[in-house]
Amino acid sequence: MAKYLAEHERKMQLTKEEFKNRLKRKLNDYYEEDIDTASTSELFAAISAIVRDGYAPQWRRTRIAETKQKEKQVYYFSIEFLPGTLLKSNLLNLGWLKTVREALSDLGLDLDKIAEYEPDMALGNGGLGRLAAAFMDSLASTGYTGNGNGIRYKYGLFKQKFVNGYQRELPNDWLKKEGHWEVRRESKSVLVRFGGKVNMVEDNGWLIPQYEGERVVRAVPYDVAVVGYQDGLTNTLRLWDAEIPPEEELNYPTISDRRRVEDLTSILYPDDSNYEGRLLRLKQEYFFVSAGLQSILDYYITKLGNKNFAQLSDYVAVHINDTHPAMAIAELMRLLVDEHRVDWDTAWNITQKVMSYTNHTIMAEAMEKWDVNMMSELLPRIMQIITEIDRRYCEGLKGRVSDAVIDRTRIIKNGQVQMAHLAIIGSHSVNGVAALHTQLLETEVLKDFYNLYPERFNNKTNGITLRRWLQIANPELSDLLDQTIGKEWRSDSNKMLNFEKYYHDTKVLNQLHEIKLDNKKKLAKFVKEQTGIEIDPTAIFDVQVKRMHAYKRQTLKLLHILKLYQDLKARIDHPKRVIIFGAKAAPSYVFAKQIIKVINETANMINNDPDIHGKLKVVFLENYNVSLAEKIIPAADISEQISTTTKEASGTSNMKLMANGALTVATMDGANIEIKDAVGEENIFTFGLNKDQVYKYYAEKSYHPRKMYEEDPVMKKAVDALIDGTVPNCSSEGQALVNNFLSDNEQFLVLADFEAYLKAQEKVEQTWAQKRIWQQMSLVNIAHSERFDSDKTIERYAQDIWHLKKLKIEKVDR
Ligand code: GPU
Repeated sequence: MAKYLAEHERKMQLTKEEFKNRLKRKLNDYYEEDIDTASTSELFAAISAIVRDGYAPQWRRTRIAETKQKEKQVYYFSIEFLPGTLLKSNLLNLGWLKTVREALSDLGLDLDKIAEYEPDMALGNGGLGRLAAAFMDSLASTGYTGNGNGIRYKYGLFKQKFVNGYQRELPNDWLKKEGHWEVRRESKSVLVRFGGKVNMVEDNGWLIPQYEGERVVRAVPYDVAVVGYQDGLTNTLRLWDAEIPPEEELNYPTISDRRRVEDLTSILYPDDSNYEGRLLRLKQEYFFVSAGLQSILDYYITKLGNKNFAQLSDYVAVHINDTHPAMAIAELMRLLVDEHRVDWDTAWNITQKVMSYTNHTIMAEAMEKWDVNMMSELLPRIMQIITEIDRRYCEGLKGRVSDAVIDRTRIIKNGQVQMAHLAIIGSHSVNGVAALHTQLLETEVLKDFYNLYPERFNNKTNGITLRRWLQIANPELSDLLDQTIGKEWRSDSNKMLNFEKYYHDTKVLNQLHEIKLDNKKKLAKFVKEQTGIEIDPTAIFDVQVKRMHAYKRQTLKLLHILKLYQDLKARIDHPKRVIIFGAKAAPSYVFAKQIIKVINETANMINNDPDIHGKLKVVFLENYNVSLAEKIIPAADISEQISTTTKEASGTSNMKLMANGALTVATMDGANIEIKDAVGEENIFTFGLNKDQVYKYYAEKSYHPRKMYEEDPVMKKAVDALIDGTVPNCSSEGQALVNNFLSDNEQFLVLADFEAYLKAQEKVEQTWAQKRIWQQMSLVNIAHSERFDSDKTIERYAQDIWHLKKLKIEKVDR
């Protein structure tokens, strides 16, 4: 161990010269190239190999410490992980970023250019997947051993292209490129079974299942290192791939047989909140849940040397990230009862103590339900176990609560398995992702469960990786923080509050302005290259980046754009503004795709109208992903967070944008409320219906948008632009939007918030004219973003839900 530690220390202390030598060696060994002849892909592969060598010793050391100290570990089960690119964040977390950047620069090379080669690891759709990645980073960075458990999709989230303003989806073949971070761990493979028949037979007084005609798939893990921020700790994100078991080759004779197995892990479902009940999805869910739990129990038995499962929850916490992994509850029961012969009651007790669940939405269509017949066919034993859990649940409550409550909360209803109910009944903790969201779970969506098990419910407001969104995405702002408040904020985000002391410091306020302008110039250059559109860096950069969804109301922004356009045409002046969108629509989500088409046509019309004199520009950037976010967010002046109140569980782009000094225009939804609490009412632009007003519309069915439209000429004119020929080339899509706006059944109440939204935007314009006040507001937002550091969120999960202790790793001196 001593020799190994010495080696570790040596590797950690990287000087520029040492890095240059290693780079030369790698290029020579791998490609027989010199630094000046190597291609970008070769440079990337060589540098990433140096980085892998850099964290390898601490990865190993973490594993050794884990098995030695036997501290409890959490396994974060998530069907999505969205880390983005890893080169710069691994460099940052190793403490090497500056050295490597400078060494490359000495050699006439640009780290940022080389880093661009790396494809995004886009194994997620949006907020939910990004949160899972943030939590991985934060667990490692706060000193906990935590593991991710997910799927190694061959194709990540689709690549978005616009053709004639329409979204087109292309496959995202991210594994094709060089310089992978993953390590295949074939020796850790496990088998997962699907289909067939199950008969229960007696064996020594124990009923055990005998399977007949089932299909066996081999789950092979690929491990990705999760490097902690300069703390010597490296955790593991384990992603499972499906293969044919070598001993089963004969059962898969044809190419199409083989393909069926490969297909299991080939695509990420590109829907972020509205899933069709598809068989493949159910297979994916069971596949990674079963594989993950089997490897946890293997570790428990072999590495920890424990066969007493009653203590499992002292060593293992399994977190269910939304309901997609909720089958973990039934699968752990199956493994304990069938494979390890633990009696049902003990197994159930263990399972509840091990499992915890996060809910990420109150939208009914995102609440997963599986057809009982489908589940019985694909997973006969799991269906039996869920049936038994349900039976015991109902029996246990009979006579204690009304039949109506039992009926509403049971797992199996109307031939469907309610996954959220399974998740709640089988866990000790249920949390929402922002204060309002948790409150709505308790009082509306899950109120029966809250009445039954109030102690299980708790809130954990989401967070973001400030390291990525400040230190990596915005180095200039990070330097300003260093110069003013000192460098400690980089490892202790509480220190960011000290930035408020510069509220009256003209020099710092001017520097903030310069940094923003610089970031806007960089984005303007990128926009020009990508789209050919010229944008003026001195204009207001007004940003809405998130999935395209009716409830997020990109349509409200669209109506605002049309109103500004009509004003400018009528010579009513406004400050110069550039509206920037980034958003993917689920391929099957027709309405979201119609919105994209209409925004693109509107952009085209406005950007090419000479009457506007460039006072208004609309830019819809293709293929929004983590890498693109890193370019857009540092350049934003305005952050659009305008979902219908009650619908956005939390939101996280709101946090990233505030950290970069954008001012938020917000409904009082999700975490926007907590942002307002943090910065104060005077440092945010709030507007719109509150939750009671929204629920009143629903309860009384009193929403009549056509009346609003008829009575408000400004609204009417903006809406009509979509159908009166003003916006060209999208008459059917424009009509679809208008039909939606004017329907009494329009759940997202777009027109109800229109007037208030315009008022908020007028206030934005007035504030923009007062440059000093704007910079002061921006400064307050940056300072208070510390509240949304995911390191803090993870500390709360670790303490309140998972009950983890920190691993002791000697701090590495750099
Ligand atoms: N969210 Br459910 C997703 O991104 N995908 C989903 O399938 C579901 C929720 C989002 C919420 O919409 C967003 O408000 C939240 O900030 C995020 O999860 C992380 O909790």
